[in-house]
Amino acid sequence: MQIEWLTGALLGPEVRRSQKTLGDLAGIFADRVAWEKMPAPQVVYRVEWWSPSAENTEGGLSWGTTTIEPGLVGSEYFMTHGHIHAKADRTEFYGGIQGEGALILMDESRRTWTEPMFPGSLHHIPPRTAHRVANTSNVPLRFTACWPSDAGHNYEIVRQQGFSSRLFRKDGKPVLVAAAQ
Ligand code: S6P
Ligand code: ZN
Repeated sequence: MQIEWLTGALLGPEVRRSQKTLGDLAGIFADRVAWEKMPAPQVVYRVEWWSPSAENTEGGLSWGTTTIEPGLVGSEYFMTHGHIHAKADRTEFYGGIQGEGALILMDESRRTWTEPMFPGSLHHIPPRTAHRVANTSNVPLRFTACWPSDAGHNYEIVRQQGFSSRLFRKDGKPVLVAAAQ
């Protein structure tokens, strides 16, 4: 296995890859009318990762790099779907590589806050904390992540309840706004 540190790109036969398009992210962005006018096949982000231990292996680790394209749905920045770990006490590291953005975190009481992401930023995602990343720059945002093999991903809770705040561009700058209930 190899990593290209300047981009986070992973190289090797064991690398797995996935992507999410606007069509895959139905219901995730606030402005449904704007989302419907955009091309469903447009890629919002790609993930490449290496899981040397099988999923669910206690004590194992996975490593991945996510690339989020620049863009907006209405005035909401392109972002990842977001999830909370199925084993909710499992934590994770994120590290900014390229571009600028925000890590959006929400605790169990639905308090949401952000941490700025930039090349060299390092983030610890605490237990029981939902997480997603928004690209607030004009270039692809790339970040690396390391998480326990048995963390699991609960996407359902984000699809059903969303985050309590969303990141919009206002006057050219990111602003966290309480989501409409
Ligand atoms: C896995 C880690 C990342 C995300 C990726 C995409 O625990 O947090 O690799 O999977 O950034 O986000 P999402 O919300 O679609 O999984
Ligand atoms: Zn995670």
